[in-house]
Amino acid sequence: MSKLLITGGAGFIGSNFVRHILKKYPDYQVVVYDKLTYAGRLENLQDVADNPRYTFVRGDICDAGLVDKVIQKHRIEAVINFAAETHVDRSILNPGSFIQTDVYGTYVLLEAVRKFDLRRYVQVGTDEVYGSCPQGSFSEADRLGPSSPYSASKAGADLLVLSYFVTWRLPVVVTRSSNNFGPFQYPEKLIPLFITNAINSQPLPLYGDGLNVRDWLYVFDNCEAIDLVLHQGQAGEIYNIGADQERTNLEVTELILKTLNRPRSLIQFVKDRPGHDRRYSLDCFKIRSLGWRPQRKFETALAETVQWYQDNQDWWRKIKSGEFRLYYEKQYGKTLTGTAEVPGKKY
Ligand code: NAD
Ligand code: TDX
Repeated sequence: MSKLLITGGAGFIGSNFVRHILKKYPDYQVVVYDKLTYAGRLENLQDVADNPRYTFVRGDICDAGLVDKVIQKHRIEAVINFAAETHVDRSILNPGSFIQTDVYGTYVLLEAVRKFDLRRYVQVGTDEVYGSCPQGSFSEADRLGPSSPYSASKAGADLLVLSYFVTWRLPVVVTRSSNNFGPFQYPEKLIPLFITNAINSQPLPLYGDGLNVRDWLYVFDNCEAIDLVLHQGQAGEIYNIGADQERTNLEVTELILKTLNRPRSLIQFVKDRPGHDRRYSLDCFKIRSLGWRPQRKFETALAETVQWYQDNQDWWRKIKSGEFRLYYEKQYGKTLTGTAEVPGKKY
């Protein structure tokens, strides 16, 4: 199994996974298939662009004809699906593309895996499908209770994937990871948004009381877990991937400010996200039984991540300058129309 199709490989986790695979397996060929939405960027893969074992194809996972062609042309043996619309706030503003890509796109890939009798399909999923966890931790057997159009579409995709195992014994596995952070994460998600705003001395918009809890997983640890599941996961199984590093958003925010030596007065409590899950928590016994452990401590990994955003300002400044619309909607709760710029804001 040395020819991999990595869908969504130009995004945050996917691009880190591509680097991980090319480095760890010197005989593997990687084809990245990505639509290059606002979140997918070729710059994320610039350092591997000249690697003869890497090919990039621009395409939509909903385009069955192109998916089939690429699988045949490159003699693909396994698919790892990272492609998705991923930002909860965007799913609240505009759910349609989430249902299209996250559910229908997954169906298209599954049909291709079935048609060409591929050896493995990995669905990269999320802890958000379980919904909020008031106490204890969710195991893979717990019922799903998604709260947002994003998590509902991811839950739908997971169920579809598992149904292909039950019906056709397709060699599928599903991972469900907690919140990732690290290099190349688009600066709309909490950690990169707050690091880049803090570097710019701009306000950090904390939703509600700031006491929602997430379990933070360094992206490199997730890449190792996905690699393990790709090679050793059991078909038809789900694997939770968490780091056991639960922090409130306020704790994360304070640590970012402290690391960057910025004042606490930059914190701005804003209107809560509708349907905002209070806490996520995963029981990771299964993936740990395969021998995986997260290797990086949150505080050290966050410091490394802050350093990465300080060292790679060209990467995110370009993105942020085109993102003032979403910023405006977030800050002012209304849609920006026409070509007006946000007065007095350099974003
Ligand atoms: P991302 O938004 O950074 O990247 C998504 C990638 O998918 C982009 O490159 C985008 O261009 C591509 N894409 C979107 N629609 C596509 C389509 N129709 N066809 C082809 N490509 C398309 O996302 P990420 O944070 O790297 O997340 C990757 C996967 O991991 C997603 O499936 C997400 O649900 C899951 N996940 C993410 C996290 C997290 O904390 N970031 C946690 C758990 C699970
Ligand atoms: O501006 C913000 N202010 C704020 O308080 C943003 C962007 C977020 N938050 C809060 C909301 C959440 O409690 O921070 C927490 C994390 O928010 P996000 O970074 O948007 O992540 P989350 O909603 O938890 O979802 C993420 O983790 C699971 C990813 O976006 C998903 O793709 C993944 O599946």
